[in-house]
Amino acid sequence: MGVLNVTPDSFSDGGRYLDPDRALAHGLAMAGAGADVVDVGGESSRPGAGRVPEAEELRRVVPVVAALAPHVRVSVDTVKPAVAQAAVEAGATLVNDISGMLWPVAAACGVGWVAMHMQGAPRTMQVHPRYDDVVAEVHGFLVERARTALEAGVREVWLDPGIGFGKTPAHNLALLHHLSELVAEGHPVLVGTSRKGFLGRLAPTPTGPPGDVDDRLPGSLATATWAMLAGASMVRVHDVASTVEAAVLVGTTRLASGPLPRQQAMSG
Ligand code: HH2
Repeated sequence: MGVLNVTPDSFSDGGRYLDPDRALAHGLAMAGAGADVVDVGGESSRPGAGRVPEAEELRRVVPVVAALAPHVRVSVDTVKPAVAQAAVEAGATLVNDISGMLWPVAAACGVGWVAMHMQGAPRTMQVHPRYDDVVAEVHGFLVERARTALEAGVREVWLDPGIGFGKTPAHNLALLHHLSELVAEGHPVLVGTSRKGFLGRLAPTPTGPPGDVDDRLPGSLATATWAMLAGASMVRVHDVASTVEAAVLVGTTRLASGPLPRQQAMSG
């Protein structure tokens, strides 16, 4: 899943794709680089972000969804029912919902739904995240949401632990460590670690912790690869070409069982 933020203030690419033509070009480029889904969002959910009025979010998102949908599967990253519905009418077939509340919209529109876990709301979620048992609480919430959505008639339900959404670096690590247990619940799992702040704090370099989002590609690839090995069916990323390369290598390595033919082993 390639990230397409049609916003002025997203944490890593804010302002770059606010212009609809540039957004379309970037969406097509991500599809060309191997993204199966392009996730179009018109409201940043970075820590501290405020809300965008509905009319403004519609204005940002709908034309880009309409232009991209004939070329690649489009999801809409929104928490607003009206935006989700308008995006579906414009061609989106997946509602990526960080609030975990929009299953009735997905059911009514006959499209897929991503249920993500978030503690609190973006404006304050990183102030003091607290859990007794983060893995049990997040997994329990998601499995319950999946059950409710399936009962309501949603036919495609994805679960996402919501890395960075009301979570400390230790919470994020625990969720990644136990990801295979969420996968074992039997629903397809989506994970988004791309360029997130905890990557820099967890893997300091000899010159200090990488503070800038542009320094987070190694951490993004490492954690996307971890998620794939744990059984995640989709990763949400900004750097599509590098991640597709990692995914191909994971898949190829998984298939390469047994001893290599002698000639191939020698030529490397
Ligand atoms: N992360 C972000 C936004 N939407 N959706 C899902 N399902 N999972 C995630 O981990 C996730 C998400 C935050 O990343 P980004 O869109 O790049 O930033 P911003 O919210 O600032 O636009």
